[in-house]
Amino acid sequence: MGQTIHFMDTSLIPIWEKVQRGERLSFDDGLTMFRTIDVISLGKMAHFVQKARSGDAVYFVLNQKIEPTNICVLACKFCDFATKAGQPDAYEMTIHEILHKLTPDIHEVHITGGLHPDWKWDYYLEMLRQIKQQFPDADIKAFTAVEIDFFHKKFKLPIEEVLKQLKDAGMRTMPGGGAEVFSERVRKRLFSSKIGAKVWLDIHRAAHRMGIPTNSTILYGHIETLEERVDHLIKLRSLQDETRGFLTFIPLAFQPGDTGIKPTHRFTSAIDDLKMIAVSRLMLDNFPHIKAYWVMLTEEVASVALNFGADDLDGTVGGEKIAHDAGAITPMQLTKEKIIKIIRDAGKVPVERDVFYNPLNVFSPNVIGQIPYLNSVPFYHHFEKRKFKLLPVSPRRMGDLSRNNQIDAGLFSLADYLSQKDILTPLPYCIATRDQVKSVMLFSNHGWQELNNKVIGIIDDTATSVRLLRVLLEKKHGVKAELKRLHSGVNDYEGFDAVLLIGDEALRRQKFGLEKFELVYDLATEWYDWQKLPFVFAVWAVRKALPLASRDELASLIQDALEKGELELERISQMHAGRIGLNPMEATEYLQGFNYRMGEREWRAIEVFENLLASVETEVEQK
Ligand code: V47
Repeated sequence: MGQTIHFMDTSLIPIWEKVQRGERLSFDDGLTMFRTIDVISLGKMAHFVQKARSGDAVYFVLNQKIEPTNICVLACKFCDFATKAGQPDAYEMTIHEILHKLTPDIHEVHITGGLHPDWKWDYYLEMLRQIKQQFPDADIKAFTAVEIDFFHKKFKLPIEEVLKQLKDAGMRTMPGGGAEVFSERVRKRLFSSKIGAKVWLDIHRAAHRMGIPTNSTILYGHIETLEERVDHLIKLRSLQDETRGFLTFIPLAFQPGDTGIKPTHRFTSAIDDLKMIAVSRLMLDNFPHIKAYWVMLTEEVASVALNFGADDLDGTVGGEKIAHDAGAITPMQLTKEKIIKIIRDAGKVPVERDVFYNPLNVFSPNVIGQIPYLNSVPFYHHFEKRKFKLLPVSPRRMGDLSRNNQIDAGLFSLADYLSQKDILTPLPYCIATRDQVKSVMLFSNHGWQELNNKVIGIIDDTATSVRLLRVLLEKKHGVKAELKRLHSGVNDYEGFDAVLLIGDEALRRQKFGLEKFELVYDLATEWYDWQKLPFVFAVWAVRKALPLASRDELASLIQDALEKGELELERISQMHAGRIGLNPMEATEYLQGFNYRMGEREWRAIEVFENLLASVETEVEQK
């Protein structure tokens, strides 16, 4: 991961030092970056963070935009889309017309539109219900905070109730629109009757608390100042510290069209667009993804953005009107093939995703799955990739990808390795604990014995820990509980007697606690006290179909990386500690608790676990 940047603008050097140490950037750092003319160095810094976050992956989704009406009670100066009833261009879609626009291959339906003065609440709910019913593979990303606030006022329902009813009707995430710029000065001049920063942030906070992940945006390139841009980023970063509910950030380049705003230039410049992407990636250190929205950036700028910090190209985006009504010069839709080509030409791995960024299809050979948790960093930090490409993916999804022949190797969750032994060969490396793990934790309101017949929420990411929990419950403690999977993304723990968390989220909660749950159990400790053996959570394995030379090459790359990684545990820990909310010493101690090499005791532990597993139920009900 070592990288040298030859800075033309030396004021970026202290910022680069912070980035390498994993330190948070300040308001002034943000301004320095926006003001620099050394765009190449800025891009390299952002690309460094992008690679640490997303490996070689660039995501896209097969999606369709639905803008059910352009009739809107507001009249924001920057918007060329909205109109009033009776105008020649006004339109209203029926549910039948909406359904007609969708096809079964679509994985995301993005719904947002005008604030209609007359539509009934039930119309919106019915729209979602029917989409979900007829297109079960399509996840619904619907309604900006502006629309949620409008529903709240018009239908006299509390915000939480609006969100709950939409969620029950099928809404899975919320888009990031309506944020514009979190500045009262700009709001008063451009969208004075629209919600401001506080209401926008409060609505997203409420959504996150209810287990609805959301996106976020900034509308830039009009009358906002650089200070206002940085302030906007910092406000989003603070909310993300609190909730972890944002999936992505999308800079929206202003399209002037016939709007009432006349910037000095017709469109934002490519340099400004690339700076916006790069600064966002660097400032938003707690955001998983940054989106290059090609519709507003152009395909050309979006392509370059994939090496300037952006790891998401949005999607095929059929049916977009907001940007095109404002004069966007981009095509109305991109084909899947075109998107794959753009991503490949940028040297990245095209990954088709769902609305939560779970990978569905990977369009590249020699892809290695990377567990995106701190405990696996010693394997990947110094990994010299050569022909291999890295795809960060949760343990459970890695197993799914391997089952569908989408990846060639990875650090597999033990359960997936065991169920795919016919197609996978193990390498002598693993993630094994000694007597505790700290990142596979059961948060509970009851002791083990009292968990009989209780309901336990299971984080979506896990393949092995959920089985370990089942073995502990049934074989060690003789109790049976009902296990229910939580959705991907932020979680809502309402209604559970206990929850199982893994990875960095568990580590963070182990330190800070989880509201409403008083007892905390470390599953590796439970296992060790019972079996006096380590627990092997993950095993490096390679597809048997891979040529022998590639397998050997990979084994030696892993060995080299691990040797270097183990020598530098302290430095590596420091880089990642802040992101998780640990101090560097806590992170180092955590990593020191693992054993990364398979030995006799590790194989023995696997055998004991496999035998116990044979006699317990492994299916988990979907929530
Ligand atoms: O909120 C309006 C913006 C937004 C113009 O969440 C304009 O994945 C540029 O939020 N020029 C809606 N922008 C679009 C949006 C979005 C887009 C893609 C993906 C996601 C996501 C969200 O469009 C509005 C407003 O900020 N907008 N007029 C204009 N003239």
